[in-house]
Amino acid sequence: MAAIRNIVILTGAGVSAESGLETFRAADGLWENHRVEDVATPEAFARDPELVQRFYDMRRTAIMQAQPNPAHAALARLDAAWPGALLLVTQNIDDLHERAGATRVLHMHGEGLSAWCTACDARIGWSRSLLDEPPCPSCGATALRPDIVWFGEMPYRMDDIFDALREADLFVSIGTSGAVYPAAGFVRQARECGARTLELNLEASQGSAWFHETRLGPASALVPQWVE
Ligand code: BJW
Repeated sequence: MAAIRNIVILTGAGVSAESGLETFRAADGLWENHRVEDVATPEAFARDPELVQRFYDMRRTAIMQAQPNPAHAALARLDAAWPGALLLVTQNIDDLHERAGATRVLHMHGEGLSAWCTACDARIGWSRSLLDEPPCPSCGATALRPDIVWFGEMPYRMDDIFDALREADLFVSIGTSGAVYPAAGFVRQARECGARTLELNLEASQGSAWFHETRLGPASALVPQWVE
């Protein structure tokens, strides 16, 4: 990686699959048993908040039971050792990158262990259920919702992500199907700005043609190989 200084890494559900967290679009994945329109849109939350809260209660429990795997650990080592700019953009709502020790992490689709108060806009670390409509510790209103970016909502910190993509010498996508925008478009943006692009995935993603190189296999093997 001699000429590389600035790295952007995008991770998806595949990086946490070997930690026991379900992916979305696999044959036995989350969207097989839950309709997206019922649990992952603001309209669903307005219509049936209890169903949505139960879905995220289940996800929160799974996150807390999961442990980082060798892919998370390798990315954390890279983050600690890399002297240049590095941004680890994750679509995942789990905290396994952080628990492995990574610090330069951006959760573009929100965090499972966080609640968002729609009254005062506070974000609060949260590991319990939100079903019983607890008051916001910051303002007292009962307006907490999962701190998750649902379909039709704007992913977080897009300006920071686009700035990093513009400056990237290397863009690496790990364990994401390339089915969801705007994340699916990052490879194209990075490449058009001059970055080398690498995909590490179990199977080729929908955007595979945009990558200079694709390596296929489980993240727990491919990511340590790439980092070391
Ligand atoms: C392994 C492995 C192993 C397995 N090792 N690999 C342009 C065109 C068309 C539509 C749109 C567009 N722009 C926007 C849209 C609309 C929409 C969208 O993209 N729709 C598509 C379905 C087409 N996008 C949005 O609404 C986004 N917002 C937005 O665009 O805002 C602008 C805007 C605002 C207002 C109006 C209009 C525009 C928001 C998207 C929010 C996504 N939310 C979810 C759920 C919430 C989080 C949660 O509950 O966890 O985020 S959906 C779900 O998909 C989740 C994920 O983060 C996301 C991506 O999934 P991911 O991670 O790729 O998982 P999978 O399952 O798809 O893939 C797993 C991969 O891992 C596979 O490739 C496996 O092979 C691999 N794998 N095991 C390595 N061991």
